[in-house]
Amino acid sequence: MTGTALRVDVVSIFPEYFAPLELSLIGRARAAGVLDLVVHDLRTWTHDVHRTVDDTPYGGGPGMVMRPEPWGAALAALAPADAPPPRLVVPSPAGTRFSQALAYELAAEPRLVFACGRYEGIDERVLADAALRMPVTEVSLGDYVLFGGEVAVIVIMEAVTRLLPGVLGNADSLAEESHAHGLLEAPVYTKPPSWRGHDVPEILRSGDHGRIARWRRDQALLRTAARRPDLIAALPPGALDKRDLATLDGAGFQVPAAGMAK
Ligand code: JQB
Repeated sequence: MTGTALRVDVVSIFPEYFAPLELSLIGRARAAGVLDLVVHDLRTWTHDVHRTVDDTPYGGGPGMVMRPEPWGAALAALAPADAPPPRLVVPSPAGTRFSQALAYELAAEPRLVFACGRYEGIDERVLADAALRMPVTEVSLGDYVLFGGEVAVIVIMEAVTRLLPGVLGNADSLAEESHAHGLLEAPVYTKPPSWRGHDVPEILRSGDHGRIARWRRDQALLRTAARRPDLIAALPPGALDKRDLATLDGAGFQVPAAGMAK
């Protein structure tokens, strides 16, 4: 493994959940030495005969809570005090929303530790104590409830891995993709030129790269305005030029002042 590889440790009571990370691009990144990923069983850090990781919640209520002691021992092992601390990422329905911007941040770190909770979550003191020694980021995939953090870690690692240098093999595909420029992408087509009576837009077959680029920009703007008006509203000042505004205005979309060029 090279010195530039992103080192990732994942702690879970279901380490077998992470078998998919051997496949496809993530597997390739690992084989290429840009990603060094190790999955750990939280029960490694239990000491009782039943390898207990949960207990009843203080204050009552349904379900169980993950005990702090195994997590404390796991983080002591994976973030020793004599080494630069990793960034601890904890999936939680109470976290801030995962985004492409956070994926870029995580891809730029040297070391990540993911803590996968189950049941009703991890005793809050684990996060409070970890935060004394390392940056802690609680992250949510979205406003729906999962059984635990494992699937979230797979999603996050897929988003992060494709940003690692050398994984995609084409810097352009990163720069042009959805969310990189704050807009959805234009529709894409391949052969054949006509299929079941649906034709590929003539302009894409014209060879006029200037008009194609403009058409794709217009399609991106119109799709985003129709499907994700929140993304249009969140564009940084100056993201839309006069031509963009004319495209949106021509289709009847109101543009908030934020995205407008001066
Ligand atoms: C336990 C999780 C998610 C981690 C993300 C997302 O914590 C809970 N609280 C209430 C009900 C159920 C749970 C279950 N649970 C650990 C854990 C859920 C993550 C999670 C998540 N990331 N939804 N749910 N977007």
